[in-house]
Amino acid sequence: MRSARTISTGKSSLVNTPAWQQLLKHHKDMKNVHMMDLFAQTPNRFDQFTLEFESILLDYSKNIITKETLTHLFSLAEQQKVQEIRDMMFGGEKINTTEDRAVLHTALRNRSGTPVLFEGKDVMPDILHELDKMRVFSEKVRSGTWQGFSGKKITDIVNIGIGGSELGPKMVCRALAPYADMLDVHFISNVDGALIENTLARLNPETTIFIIASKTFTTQETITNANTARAWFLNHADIAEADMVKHFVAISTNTQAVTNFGIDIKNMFEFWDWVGGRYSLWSSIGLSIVLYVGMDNFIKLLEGAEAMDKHFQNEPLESNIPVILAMIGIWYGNFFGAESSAILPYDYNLRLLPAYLEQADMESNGKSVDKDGKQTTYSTGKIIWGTEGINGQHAFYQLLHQGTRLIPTDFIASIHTHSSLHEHSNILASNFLAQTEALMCGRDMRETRLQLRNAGIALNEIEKHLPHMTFHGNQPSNSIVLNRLTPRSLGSLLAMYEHKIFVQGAVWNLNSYDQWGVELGKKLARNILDELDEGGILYQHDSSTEGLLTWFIESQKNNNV
Ligand code: G6Q
Repeated sequence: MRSARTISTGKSSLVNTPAWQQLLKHHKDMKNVHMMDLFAQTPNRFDQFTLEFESILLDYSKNIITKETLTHLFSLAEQQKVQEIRDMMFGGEKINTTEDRAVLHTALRNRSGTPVLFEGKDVMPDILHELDKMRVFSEKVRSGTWQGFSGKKITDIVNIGIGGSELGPKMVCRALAPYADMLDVHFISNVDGALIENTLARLNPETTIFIIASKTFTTQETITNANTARAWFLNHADIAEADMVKHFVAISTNTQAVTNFGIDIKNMFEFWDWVGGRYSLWSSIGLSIVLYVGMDNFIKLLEGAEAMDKHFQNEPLESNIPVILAMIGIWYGNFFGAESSAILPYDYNLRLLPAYLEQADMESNGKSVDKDGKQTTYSTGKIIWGTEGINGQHAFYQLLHQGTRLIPTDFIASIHTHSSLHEHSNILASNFLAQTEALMCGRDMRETRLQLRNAGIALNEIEKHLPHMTFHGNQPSNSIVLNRLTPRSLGSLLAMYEHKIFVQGAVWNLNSYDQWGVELGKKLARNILDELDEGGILYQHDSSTEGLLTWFIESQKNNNV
């Protein structure tokens, strides 16, 4: 925990509460327990610690937990009023207190026909109206009724947006690639000109639509890229400003800024300030998904998420998947001192899920001041990282198997992949299963010695190699098995993680829905941009930053290559 600078007026008392203290006590009994012993004691442990949700199976038996552990963890959740806060969120209350906003992304996937009230007004008619607008537009583009300025059918969609206005749609488009049929979709987020230059070089302005996706429509990276895209478009021969109407659409909450940019309001898709950026893929921010895989598949995605919402709202804590995942995460983070958690999807199409969850989780719960403005005296959001299996096995799994840190993992796999190559699918599945087994069981000295002996290794060589070839095991993992990655199962999976994040934030008494932490760097960058543009130091900096800035400026002046 950082301590050198005071950042709040008091300290949170969570660690002194009865449920926390009970867990601390229980941890003393559990900290040296090996999961292999837990399995030996309870042969039906798999049945005890698995849950099914539609076509998704969650196996959480490979965790350092007993029934008693879960009882204590659920007491903590109850003590922290997780269910009450959950109902406040679904009920449209302004639980994002620092921004005075409701958190209603769940309304975006409410397909039940029931109203969702925010400040006494039903938000559903507006949501359904936008969905309808997305359907009409996407069907025109996909059918070829909507044509570019020269009468050609649209072939490429470019989503220009960053953070929450990119990571979700991009991850979903890659995940649902097998459902894409007619259009190519590209994503431009980084302000590094290399990205937009490379992308535009492959595109034809006659057949490209740009979606400028920005909740605020003031984000520097997005507006810079949007201006570059507009200039590129208008630079082509025979194109007039009026032709933009066929090629530029906006998704935003800021009508004025969209108009100022030169996008026709007819081409603007709305959403609302009660949709947080990183929770916005379910809104019109999902337009690129709709164009890519069609509206019917987008609706299935929403329905999958809605099904998980209902599960989260209605299941008791003991069988509530997001709650269980969240509380097990807290068990490791706060009691075992785990610093990070890895997301390891054994489905190529889910390869962007770790990057998406990095934002969803770390921007939501990477906070050290609680809702009451008090300094937390406990760890909060874990470092989320990962990559697709099998690739990670050939890269960083060494540290998982034999490193010094406890790193809880989520292994995610699909039984039926979208590949027709059965041999590949089985190799993938076998590695998925073997890794969680190896992480938990490890291999003790006795077994390692036996194996080396059977391999004909000389005795003195065996003893030398032994410590290096022994695995302690006891690395926890959750296995999340989808029958198949479909729009519906993906929707459920993503909503599951959203609610897991919610539960952890509620237990830690955080506001998971603001992100003040990203502001300071942005502000300083604006000043430094002035200095780079002016070619001189204008503001006060520490000596390192000033030295670096001067180095940049001088090197630019000297045109050093
Ligand atoms: C997400 C964050 C952040 C945001 C981007 C883009 O929760 O708020 O990632 O989505 O900064 O913001 P705009 O959509 O306003 O351009």
